Amino acid sequence: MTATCCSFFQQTLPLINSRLDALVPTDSSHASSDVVEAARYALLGPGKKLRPALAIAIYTLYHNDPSPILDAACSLEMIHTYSLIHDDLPGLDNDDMRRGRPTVHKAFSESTAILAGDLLLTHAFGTLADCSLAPEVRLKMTSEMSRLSGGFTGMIAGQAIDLKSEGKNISEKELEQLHSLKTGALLELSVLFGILGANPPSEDQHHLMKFAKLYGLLFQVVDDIVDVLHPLQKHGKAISSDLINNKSTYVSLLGLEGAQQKAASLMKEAEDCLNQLKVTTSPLKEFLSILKH
Ligand code: GRG
Repeated sequence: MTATCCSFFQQTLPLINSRLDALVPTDSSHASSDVVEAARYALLGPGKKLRPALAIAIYTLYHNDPSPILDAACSLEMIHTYSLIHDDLPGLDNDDMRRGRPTVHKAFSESTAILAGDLLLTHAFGTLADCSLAPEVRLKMTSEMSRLSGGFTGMIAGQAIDLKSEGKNISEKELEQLHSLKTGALLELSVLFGILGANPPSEDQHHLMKFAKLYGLLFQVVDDIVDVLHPLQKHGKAISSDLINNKSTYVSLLGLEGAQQKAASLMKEAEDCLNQLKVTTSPLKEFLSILKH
């Protein structure tokens, strides 16, 4: 998956990257400077920045200037990056490479990687609390961030189910529940941030939330397909990491062709959903283009 093809991304990525750089500045005078460097290594690395871009894309369907939503959008990337740093650790997936570079615990140390993840997680909430949106909007976003990235009904709950499911045969319904939490919840949160910031008409809110759910699922189905078809591009390894880790995936459950058919049908549903919005949807269509592998 690459996000450099499209005009919305071309315009928005520099904005996100420069704000992230400012929000997590290098400061060699702090005792924690190595942890800050490790956090910056992960945060400013070559990730697609899909989640902040999604929040900004939705906000700018209804408002011209993205600045009011920018810090809240960046807080989403902090949560996402923390989850990747921790997920790569020896106690979880034990991955050596991410985004074509050594993972944070390989480039620094395991203890530094744990703290860099912790730094980004806590700083995400601080960044959100300090942003310039109206207090009631920030409060609602904070509550939703805790809910959808957390361990009861969010990303961590999805990760916990994933760990329990390793080596087991699970049904398609169970796989969908796992991914709707592990991967989908943060994408849903990103759409929700755009909605909470922009306050679109309620009919549009309904279509956008439906789009969020479809997009989260489609993202995972495509990720499973890419894991099999292009493992080298994804992990820097010539073999599927899901296969190595004995994980149930859409490809293992439905076969490659079945997974590709599911991706095509989710893509169609997501496009139909966007076509019902009252505003131009070209930025959001770029998010779908990224998933056309
Ligand atoms: C809190 C330890 C912990 C884990 C939470 C989200 C998660 C669970 C772990 C992250 C690892 C993982 C394989 C998540 C599945 C979703 C996924 C494919 C994430 C990668 O997202 P991209 O493609 O990444 O947006 P980039 O590199 O572009 O930022």
